[in-house]
Amino acid sequence: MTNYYEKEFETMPRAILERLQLERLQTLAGYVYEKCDFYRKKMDESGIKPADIKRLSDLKKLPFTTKQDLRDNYPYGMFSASMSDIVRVHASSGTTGKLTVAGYTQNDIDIWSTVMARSLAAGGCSRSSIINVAYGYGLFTGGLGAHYGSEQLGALTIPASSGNTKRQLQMFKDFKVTTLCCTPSYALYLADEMEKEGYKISDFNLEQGLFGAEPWSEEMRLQIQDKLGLKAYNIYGLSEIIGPGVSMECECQCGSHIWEDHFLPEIIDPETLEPLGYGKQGELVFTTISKTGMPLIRYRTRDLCSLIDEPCKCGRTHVCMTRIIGRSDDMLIIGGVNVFPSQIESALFTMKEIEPHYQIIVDRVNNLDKIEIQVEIKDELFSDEVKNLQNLKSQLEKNVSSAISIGVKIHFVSRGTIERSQGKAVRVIDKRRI
Ligand code: DLL
Repeated sequence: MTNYYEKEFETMPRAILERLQLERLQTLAGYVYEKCDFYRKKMDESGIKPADIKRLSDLKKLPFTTKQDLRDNYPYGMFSASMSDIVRVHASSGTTGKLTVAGYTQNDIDIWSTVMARSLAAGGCSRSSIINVAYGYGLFTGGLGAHYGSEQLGALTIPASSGNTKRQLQMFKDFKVTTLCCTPSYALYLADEMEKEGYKISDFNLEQGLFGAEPWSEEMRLQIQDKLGLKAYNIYGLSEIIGPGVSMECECQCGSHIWEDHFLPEIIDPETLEPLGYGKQGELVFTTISKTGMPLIRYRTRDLCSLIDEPCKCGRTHVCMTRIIGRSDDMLIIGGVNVFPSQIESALFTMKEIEPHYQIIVDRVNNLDKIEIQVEIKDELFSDEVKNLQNLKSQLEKNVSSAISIGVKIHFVSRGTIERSQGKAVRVIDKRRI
């Protein structure tokens, strides 16, 4: 039997759902026009007034919002609510040193908890689940998003956060954990450690896992299920829209339901920006129709996928999206952390010894993402004392690691080692087979 959290909303007939979406979109257009200078200016520039939104298809008259807009209005310029009503911020990496900030009112935290509770229920969780949240807690939305959703569902919530793998495994056993929430790569790492530590699947009570925050494949799903003895579900989301719980697979696992009464999806051609129909692959765009803190209109996620035009057997009427098959920008996700090559470049070039040639090599070793940067340095430095070279390397590793919030290894190479390109320089070599 299908396990719903809010059956009335999740199975709402399309016509009623679309009426609700239109009402919310109209309210949103008026709200941001009144409250947010950025949107008022943008709407004035495109000659559109809130009253012009008469039907859902009028959405395409509204302007797009990009990550660059969030950066230009850093940190609080995109908020529509007054600062005294904002109760939380989260943030993820931006293309430069600046963070991409998201602000939440209590209304938004409640919506987020609800869509996460729906997501957990869609994955078969209930009040009697024991949920180990091994997404990172902090500015990243994974930990707190899953945490609040799990509590809202009424499940027993373990705020394990990521890392300390041995202790996590001990808790799986002793606390009788039924549900694991973490990145798919950390799930595989946990599985390997489990074997090393001599645990067997039968030592645990694991039933399901909600994995996301980075791209993964059906092959990874099978491996995780096999090694951990649970059913693995795909959960998707992004901080700008709310965090995890924008969409979630149900037991049918033929795509992830987008919680459409809160997030209005579109697929566009990333070049022409024209909306594309169901089944066509393109860039996913969201309008948040119920948030009040930092609602976004037609936010370009840069994630590539398509929408599935088939009703799901689970009875939910909310549209499904396919897995994310790539991005229309150069953002990398390394161990669940969003990294832009431009952040690495800026950190490298703060040091004068560095030549403007480098290559970022990403690999997955023992299911953990590793990043090595090959950097050309001036030839004379190689004849320098080894100690000086070592110091330079450590300093650079520190600079880059702190710019992108993950550890990196720097490898110095002599001038001319990195292949020069006739066209675009190949800055990133991603060896991960996902
Ligand atoms: O990763 C939110 C999240 C946390 C989702 C936990 C799921 C579970 P950000 O750090 O803002 O937020 O990164 C968002 O991560 O635009 C996608 O490119 C990627 N992403 C998230 N979930 C998936 C997924 C969180 N299931 C960016 N499959 C998004 C593929 C994913 N990519």
